[in-house]
Amino acid sequence: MLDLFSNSRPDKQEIYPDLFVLANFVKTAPLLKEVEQIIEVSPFRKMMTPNGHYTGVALTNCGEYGWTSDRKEYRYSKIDPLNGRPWQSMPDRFKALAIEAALAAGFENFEPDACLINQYLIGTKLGSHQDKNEKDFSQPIVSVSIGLSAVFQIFGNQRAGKAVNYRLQDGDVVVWGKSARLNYHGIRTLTVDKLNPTCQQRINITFRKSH
Ligand code: MD3
Ligand code: FE
Repeated sequence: MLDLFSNSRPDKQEIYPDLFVLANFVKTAPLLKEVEQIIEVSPFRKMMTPNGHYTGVALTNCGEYGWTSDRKEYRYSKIDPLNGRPWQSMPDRFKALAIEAALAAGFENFEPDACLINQYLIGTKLGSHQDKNEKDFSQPIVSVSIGLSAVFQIFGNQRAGKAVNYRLQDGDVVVWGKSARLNYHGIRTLTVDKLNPTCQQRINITFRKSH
């Protein structure tokens, strides 16, 4: 359990009300190994969305429920629409990490039942949106960044306008809830890291309680 954490006392920053960054909170190599197992069964794929376009980011899931979309709607599903099978179960170290991070940010009793895994390649971005397909907004969302860094943007309760920008690095964990839970947010277009040009992708894992 302890080997999961890269810092004995990670620094916690509240970069926006009720939105906490735990910088360099976790060692990501073991997490990446788990992701590699998951994508053998449920590979990364872009999904059609109700606006008629595919997601720019490729995604998969693990856990009881997975976030999916099609031409009709966004929803959580127990079945991977690509292979017709249940999602891979959430690895124990994923669940432990999510609960530990939520606690570190002051959220008790987090019970994630869904784990969305996003893959960003250079040139992709995630437009401003709210996460509102979950049934219970009293629970936080926990996100873990792996690989290439990216700038995330928080707009508050409007889709656009003035944003707080923050560069998320490998091993950073973000926890948000309460007043920040429905804030608009996005990820700016990923670019090559000139100091680490062989790093070509960012993976982001988000833990939610969907039901
Ligand atoms: C909450 N993912 O999958 S997570 C998503 O890095 C998603 O892949 C992003 O948004 C990713 O739905 C961001 C971290 C994050 C960033 C900004 C936020 C969570 C936020 C701003 C407000 C509330
Ligand atoms: Fe989101």
